[in-house]
Amino acid sequence: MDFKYVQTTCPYCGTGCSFNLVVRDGKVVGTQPYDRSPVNEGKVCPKGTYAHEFVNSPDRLTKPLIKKDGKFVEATWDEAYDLIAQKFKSYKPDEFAALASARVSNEENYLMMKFARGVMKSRHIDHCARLCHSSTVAGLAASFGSGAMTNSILDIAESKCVFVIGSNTFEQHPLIGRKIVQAKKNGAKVIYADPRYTPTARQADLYMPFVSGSDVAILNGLMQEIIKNGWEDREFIEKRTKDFEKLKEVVMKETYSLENVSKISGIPVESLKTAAEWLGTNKPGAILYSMGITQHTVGVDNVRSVANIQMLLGNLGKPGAGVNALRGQNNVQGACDMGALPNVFTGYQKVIDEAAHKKFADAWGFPDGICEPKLGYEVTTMMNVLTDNPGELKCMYIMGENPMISDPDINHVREALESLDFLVVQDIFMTETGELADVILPAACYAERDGTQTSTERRVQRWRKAQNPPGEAKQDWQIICELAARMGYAEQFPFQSAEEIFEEIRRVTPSYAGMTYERLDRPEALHWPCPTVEHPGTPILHREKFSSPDGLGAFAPIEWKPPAEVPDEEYPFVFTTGRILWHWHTGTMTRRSATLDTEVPTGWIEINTEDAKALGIKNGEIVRAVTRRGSVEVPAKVTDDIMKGVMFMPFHFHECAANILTNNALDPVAKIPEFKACAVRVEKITEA
Ligand SMILES: Nc1nc2c(c(=O)[nH]1)N[C@H]1C(S)=C(S)[C@@H](COP(=O)(O)OP(=O)(O)OC[C@H]3O[C@@H](n4cnc5c(=O)[nH]c(N)nc54)[C@H](O)[C@@H]3O)O[C@H]1N2
Ligand SMILES: Nc1nc2c(c(=O)[nH]1)N[C@H]1C(S)=C(S)[C@@H](COP(=O)(O)OP(=O)(O)OC[C@H]3O[C@@H](n4cnc5c(=O)[nH]c(N)nc54)[C@H](O)[C@@H]3O)O[C@H]1N2
Ligand code: SF4
Ligand SMILES: [Mo]
Repeated sequence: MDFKYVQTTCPYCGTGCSFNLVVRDGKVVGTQPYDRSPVNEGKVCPKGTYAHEFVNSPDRLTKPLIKKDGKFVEATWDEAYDLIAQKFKSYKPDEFAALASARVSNEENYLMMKFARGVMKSRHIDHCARLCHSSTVAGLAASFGSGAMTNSILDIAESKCVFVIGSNTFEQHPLIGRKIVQAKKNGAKVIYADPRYTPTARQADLYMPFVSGSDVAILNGLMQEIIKNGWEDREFIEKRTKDFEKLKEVVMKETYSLENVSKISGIPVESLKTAAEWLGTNKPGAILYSMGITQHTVGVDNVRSVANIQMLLGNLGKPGAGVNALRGQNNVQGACDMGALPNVFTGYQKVIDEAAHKKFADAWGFPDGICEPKLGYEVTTMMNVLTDNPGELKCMYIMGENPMISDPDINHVREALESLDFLVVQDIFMTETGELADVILPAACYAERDGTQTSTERRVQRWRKAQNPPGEAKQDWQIICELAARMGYAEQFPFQSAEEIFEEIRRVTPSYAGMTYERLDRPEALHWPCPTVEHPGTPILHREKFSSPDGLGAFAPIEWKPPAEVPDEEYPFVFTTGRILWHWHTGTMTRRSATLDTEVPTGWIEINTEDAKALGIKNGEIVRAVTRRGSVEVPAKVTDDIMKGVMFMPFHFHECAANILTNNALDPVAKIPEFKACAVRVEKITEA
């Protein structure tokens, strides 16, 4: 019997834990702790523990599939490539759009970006970061000059006050949750604001439930109270920031008195007072946030408000402080770093910047040039263009995304994708999106590849191949290279290994330039920016100055605005959505993991006990949830753990898909949809 351990990085969340895959006779059969990673020190959450279970699922895609007369038939790679190449060549550049993937490696995202812009010469490439932290990328870039998490996971333990708002850290980033516990043991105060009493709330010293969509009002109110008590950091404000007076003008308004904020948010005045005092008098303090802040039509405003309060308190550029935007998917940070976005090349070099455009055109050497130096469409815009402007986009190549469950307003997404002339989906499983494709390409999963991924704290870590892919499945980078060669661009895609691709990435990306596979092999790996091979990497950003051109942090005066859709007589409740510990997004992997799926086999809608009583709804009863977009039948979970007037659904379950209900209203800057607040009604289902 052949037996080995292969150290790798978790394929689920952006925390970036390491573990060993246990390989017996060439097959992955289990996971075991890898103690040397400083991130998780050998601990993992349930998803990490069972991350081997889906790998050899009998449902894995093993052969290319081509749709003929409405049915998928198995094909050879040659047949699939020939068909795709012939079709792809028939479209004009901007009739093509690509979705890259936060699930795959940096190398693979880089190649997808190069394929879209270089082979297809299209401006349109994006990925699920749009649905996730696009408001962070835009908001923090405007405040600090860089859109990434400012501090490291480890230094959260050094914080004296941890303020968690819009992040259910203990379910969604459990091993970051562990750092909050360590901070608490060191004497830190923990404040938690969330419409639901989640497992994260159980760890808090102060819990503030509130109505979804009131974040700016809450943060402005806290800032007013901090300023009134003189708890702001005057030296930091003076030396490191600008526009403080503009901020003050807004937050000192009567609208943001604690009494008013209490009316808007539902948080008692006393709680707000305590929160302001703890924030003002326990330093350094760290803010942790995630989707509760970003997924709003005011997502960028929310993010800038978080940046405002941390600059006000002087909580930046030092250990135990920071604006810690917890990135979600294992490699969403990396997919953004690699330029799988419609406005930037790698390392956030702008496509509309002539020098950057020329740099990439020259480095890649496509004899017939690359895409125009113009902004492309975001995922959410692509879907709107498909339905509203038929014929403008004709063809899509989707790698490792499942918008038919994860995008807002699924009925709209279906109409959009069905209107395509040609759709290629590259995945490890058949998905709801794959069902609509013309060609399916079977990909290798994380356990079957080498490559790098970048976690939320900008730590670039290795994946290591533990087994061969099933059947004829191939690594995503190989598929892209072979397809590019079939289209006449073998010379631009000569890569024989992930490391060769990484070497090209280093050459064109200053923040990754000092990283090599050898350097990344150390358990602690490296944080970007890492400009030279001597550079130790950068766990904490903005130490001496901000990354903005003038080096200053910019305060932004932000007024509170309600969500795009608010409750009325017909739809009287606020509807919000999110995740649970045991499942991952569209469920393709966790629902094929026996242990996780047994733990939580289907979805539900959370309804406050008093609301349920008024509606005559019992716990466990199947109800119909209805919004202006559609309706789903779903079991009711009657609970005191959710704010009265608010209802919550996890979005993992295709049989009761929350995104049939959600609103496709977008933040005007980030184009992120308002997953966290719309209006809903719930009906009893009467027997026919
Ligand atoms: N188990 C598991 N872990 C995951 C994922 C997963 O699918 N499963 N996905 C990963 C990904 S990609 C991401 S982006 C992260 C997301 O991580 P989180 O953002 O922590 O997860 P969510 O459940 O989307 O939302 C967080 C909280 O926002 C609250 N909320 C709702 N409305 C509002 C509001 O208006 N304001 C505020 N402040 N809060 C509100 C919800 O009640 C919820 O508890 O998780 C990552 N980790
Ligand atoms: N209502 C609501 N909707 C939301 C959210 C919310 O909070 N509420 N959150 C949004 C957020 S933050 C996110 S990040 C998105 C996530 O949305 P998606 O990215 O669409 O969700 P995933 O299920 O992670 O889909 C990834 C796909 O990649 C495939 N895959 C996994 N590994 C590989 C691989 O190695 N190669 C290839 N080719 N494919 C692979 C999986 O099988 C799966 O089909 O959902 C968004 N949707
Ligand atoms: S916390 Fe995230 S990275 Fe760590 S084991 Fe759990 S899912 Fe994986
Ligand atoms: Mo996400």
